[in-house]
Amino acid sequence: MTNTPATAESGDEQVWFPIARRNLLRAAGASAVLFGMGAGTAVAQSDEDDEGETPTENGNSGGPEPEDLDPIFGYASAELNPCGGEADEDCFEAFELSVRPSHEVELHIDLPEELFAFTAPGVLTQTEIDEINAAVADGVVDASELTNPDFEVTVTLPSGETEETEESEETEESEETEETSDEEQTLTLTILEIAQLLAETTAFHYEPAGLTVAPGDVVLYSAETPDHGVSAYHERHGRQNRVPDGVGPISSPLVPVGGYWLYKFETPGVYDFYCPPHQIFGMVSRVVVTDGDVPELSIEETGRPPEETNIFPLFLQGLDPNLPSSAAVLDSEALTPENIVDEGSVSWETVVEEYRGGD
Ligand SMILES: [Cu+2]
Repeated sequence: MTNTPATAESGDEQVWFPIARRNLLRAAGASAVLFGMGAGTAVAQSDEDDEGETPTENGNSGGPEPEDLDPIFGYASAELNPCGGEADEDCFEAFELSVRPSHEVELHIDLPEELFAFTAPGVLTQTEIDEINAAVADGVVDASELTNPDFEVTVTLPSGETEETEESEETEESEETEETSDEEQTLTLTILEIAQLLAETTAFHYEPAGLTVAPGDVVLYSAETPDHGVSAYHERHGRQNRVPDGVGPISSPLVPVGGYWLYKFETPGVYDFYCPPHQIFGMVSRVVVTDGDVPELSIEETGRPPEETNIFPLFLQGLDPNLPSSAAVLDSEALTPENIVDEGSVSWETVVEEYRGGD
């Protein structure tokens, strides 16, 4: 993972929407489970579960047991994720057979660090920002779209950022980074290079963004970068209901980097999820649970819909990588239940390419 600046606090206000009576009745069924435990704790099951535990097929011990996967809160762990980073596909085997995941969704931030240095106020003129944004909008940067693509822009890096550059000096002499007599670090990029970095920015996302699973499948959510969670659009989160009928307000905690969250999907249907800190940047995903047919997307107006604006340009002081809002992601052709079932999984890149090419 890359070293990524912390996100600004969202100005997202907490809005409570009245729960429709019908939904209240439905929610009552979940409340006994919901109020009796915290994230990652075991659901009280029948006594026999506690007896006669059998050794796992591969001899693993530790880690979650089947009853640890709560129907609302799944199972969260700050322990080392066997599938974190560049792990092999057989990493799933590190989990006991009865809770072994068969799919992985990674929680990502893709924001080049060099680009972030150019977002300080006053570094780029408004004209330069507008030109760069226009060149990046379709995702393909062409030098001819810029008046002065080779114009060089130099920024002074905050003193705290010198460490990494020094580290890389021995192996790879950076042409772009120079040390001044005051030991200040500067970084120079051309307008074209800044535009290219902006086009590479795919920001906050789940990978894949769309996933098909079978009822009973366990999905492993891997926190590759900090400050992410997985929450269902649900009336009890004050949101539109975007989970199958009878499914509760599924939610992970914030998953620490290197940790993971397991969730077992049981009820067939379409599930829409958002990352609480990053929904305003379009970080949402869809899981389709099916035995083979294509379930209908059902949306109930029980609360706030997905955000229709992506505020990422505010985060970048006006530079705009032209990324979809939460609403646009969930309305994309790439993430229709039909397409997700057809493809099995749909990458974030596919969603972004559709959006950038869709003007
Ligand atoms: Cu996130």
